Amino acid sequence: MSLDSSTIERLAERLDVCQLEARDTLKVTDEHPEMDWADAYAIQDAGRRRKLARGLKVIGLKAGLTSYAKMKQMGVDSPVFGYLADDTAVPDGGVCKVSELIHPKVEPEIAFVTRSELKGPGCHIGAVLAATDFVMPGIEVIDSRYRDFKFDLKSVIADNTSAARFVVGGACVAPAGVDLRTTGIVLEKNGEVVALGAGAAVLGHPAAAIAMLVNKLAEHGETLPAGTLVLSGGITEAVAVGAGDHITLRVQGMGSVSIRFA
Ligand code: OOG
Ligand code: MG
Repeated sequence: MSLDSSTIERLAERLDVCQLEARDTLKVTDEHPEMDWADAYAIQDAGRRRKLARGLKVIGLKAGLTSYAKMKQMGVDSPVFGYLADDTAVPDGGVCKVSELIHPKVEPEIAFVTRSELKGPGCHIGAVLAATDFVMPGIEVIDSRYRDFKFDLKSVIADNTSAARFVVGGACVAPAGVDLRTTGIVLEKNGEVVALGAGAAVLGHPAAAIAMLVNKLAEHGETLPAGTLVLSGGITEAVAVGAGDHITLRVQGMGSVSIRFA
């Protein structure tokens, strides 16, 4: 760690306020180029504590930048991890107000819900699939708090990996019944296909993103509790959305999920 605790609190507060007021800000690394990975996750944790203090709950976790398409789009080279607060959940078919966001984009993802605890280090796809209760389609709405949606890895980690809204729905499918590598996905915006892909785009297998998250948690002595919802990361590039847009994600064998922007 290179930042002191008051700096970490101040940066977390700034990002939190930007999220609440739908305003953008400069990257935290612009002000603190010396900050390290521990600082980045410490800012994310401080932001999480601020939300918990306001009475919010953490209802899931997320992996991001887990596909080559996403890494290339954002100019970074490794996955990141964040959390999902309960005020970011949108019901299937529900409405997301763009006035509450800065520059939202949507991502097609596969969501996992676990039924037993997962522990690292050494967590692998097999352990993840054995511990998974079901998988289902999920659309994540990301909204970087950074100007022009431009960031580096440390900055995006501090900003809770751009988490803004998410919706899960469709059909819950047991992982034993599907090959998530070849599971096809179609993302539609206002009835037109805007992105296509297959699960293997995420680290070769979406469960690998969950394993990576579990191994990351182990570095802090934490585990992934039973019953946790985890978004495994965008399969394709993220797609910009605005008021009036209607987004549907169709996942092979898992039905569809949708969200409207107003
Ligand atoms: C960072 C978050 C990426 C994903 O699924 O890849 C993410 C960003 O691109 O703003 O959630
Ligand atoms: Mg995502």
